[in-house]
Amino acid sequence: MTEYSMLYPENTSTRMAISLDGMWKFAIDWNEEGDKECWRNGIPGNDTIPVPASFQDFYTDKETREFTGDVWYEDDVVIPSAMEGSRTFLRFSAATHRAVVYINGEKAGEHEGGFLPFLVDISEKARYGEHNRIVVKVNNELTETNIPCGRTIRLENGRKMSKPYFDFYNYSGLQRSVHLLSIPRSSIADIDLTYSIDGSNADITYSVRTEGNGSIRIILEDAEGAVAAEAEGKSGVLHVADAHLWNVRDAYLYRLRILLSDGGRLLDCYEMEIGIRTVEISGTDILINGKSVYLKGFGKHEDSDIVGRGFSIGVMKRDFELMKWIGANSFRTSHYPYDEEIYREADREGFLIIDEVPAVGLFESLVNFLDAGTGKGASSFFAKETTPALLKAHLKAVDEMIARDKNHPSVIAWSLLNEPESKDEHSVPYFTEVFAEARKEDPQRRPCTFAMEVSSGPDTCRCHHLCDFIELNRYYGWYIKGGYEISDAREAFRREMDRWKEKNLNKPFIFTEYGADTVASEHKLPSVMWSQEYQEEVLDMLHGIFDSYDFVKGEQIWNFADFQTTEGLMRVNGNKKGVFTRQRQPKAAAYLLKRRWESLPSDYKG
Ligand code: CKU
Repeated sequence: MTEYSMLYPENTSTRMAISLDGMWKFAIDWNEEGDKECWRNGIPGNDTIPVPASFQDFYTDKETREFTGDVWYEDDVVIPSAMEGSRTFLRFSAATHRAVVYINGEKAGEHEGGFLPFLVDISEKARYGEHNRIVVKVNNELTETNIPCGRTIRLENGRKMSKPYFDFYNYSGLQRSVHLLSIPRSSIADIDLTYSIDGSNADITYSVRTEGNGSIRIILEDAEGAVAAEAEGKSGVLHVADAHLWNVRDAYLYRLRILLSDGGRLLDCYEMEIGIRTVEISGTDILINGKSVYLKGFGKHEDSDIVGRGFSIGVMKRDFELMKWIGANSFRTSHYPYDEEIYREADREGFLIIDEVPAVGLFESLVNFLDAGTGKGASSFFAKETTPALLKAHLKAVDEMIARDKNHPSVIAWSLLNEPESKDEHSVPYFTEVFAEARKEDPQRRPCTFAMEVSSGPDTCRCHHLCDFIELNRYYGWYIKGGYEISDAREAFRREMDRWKEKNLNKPFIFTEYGADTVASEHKLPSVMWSQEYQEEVLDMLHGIFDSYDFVKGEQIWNFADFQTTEGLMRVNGNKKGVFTRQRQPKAAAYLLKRRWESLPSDYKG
């Protein structure tokens, strides 16, 4: 369980959530002197930068873009007098990869892990009705004891450099919103919800965690604001007659109002939108509300021009419009939990999310994603001195992700690792603990899984027994036998799938990655690798295989859009496997996918 409330920052009759987004002061700690020189009291210079955003792509010099180490942010905040007496927090929706927070020169809190929210209690240190100086030291170094994994090296000129074990740029900074929160002393801290559907009725079993005294009343309102059910007590059941279910691409949201009172006095009120739906695996089917669903969609990234991994509400809107246009119904938050707004939008639009913890790069290699893709690479990643610390960070991220996302109807599964080393015996105890943690923390007991690269095959992976469904990342026709060898790629892929079939796991299989790099400017007849024509050929070949195995219950192509990576021989200013360009315009393959996904029924092979 997390040490603080992960509830989304809402304004209610008893709570205030004030956005601190905007221009903050910004300074890079080039000489590693910020701590010594007491920058916590105020940072030097007069540069300013937008929050939320990655800091890297604003500047015109490479030293800044590639900077590895501490970057400092500062904001001047008048904390309203009206907040005095309540508990006051700073809420960071994320700080990548770790942060220390100071208020008026005093340390107020810190957090490790770059993709999940944290609260810093400033109740005692805040000056109410006055100006307060908030300083945040953000560090973006990669290690093997935190996720995502990587290394930090030192160049001969003394500069540090990030060496990610993963294939996306190490964007960092305050990439998501910051809020000033005021929460009553006695408050609602958390709520667990589980659903059961019986004919046209539904039961919502709830359990509220509170801080301080008071009794709970809970009211469920339908989309028109009419009361659909009510209950009293910290735990209980809401009986919903004629329940309107939340469905795939057909969302329906109820509003839940939770009231904490003492006698007749209202102490706290929290509101949230919820969807009534069940998720279950039965044999080789993924069932939503008891009906089989075939997943169509993408592995994505939070990545766009100028703001990098910084949350952009405009890019989010465009992405959802494109996903609707192409006939998708789902996506995986590869390779880290995304901004909370994206889950709220998926709730509203009826998209299914496979929610992924930032456990990527658990496979030691300098070109990790490439060695993983071709089945090479070192083993025994989980038998190192660093393993216990890594596991601790991993379990914490699992806890925080589930605490944050457990009440989104859109979230249907937890992806607990991406392409880890899984054929070595040491991976088994490690994976077992991670899966046990997720199953313990999620009241809805959603299916758990991990994304397997090609060396985690039917005869080599020691951990697939832990998965409720299997996620396969496969690059037949690209890393394996690309170009004119594509016919052999098809045969190799078929052989692998036949082996999985023989194993008779009786579980759904989802392709969570497949695709081909394609430079949007390149057309060639007949095709060559990297041309738009070749991307379509690879997809046709792979789709033919997906269609011929009944236990394949979904396809999420890699990637939704072209995205930034570390520079190198394998990447042409980023990974070009996008179906859309980084500017969110379609490549030819987008039309192929649109035709296919619009023609596949939602319960395909169900
Ligand atoms: C992707 C074995 C494949 C791993 N997969 C991870 C993902 O992050 C990469 O971008 C491969 C690729 O395009 O190489």
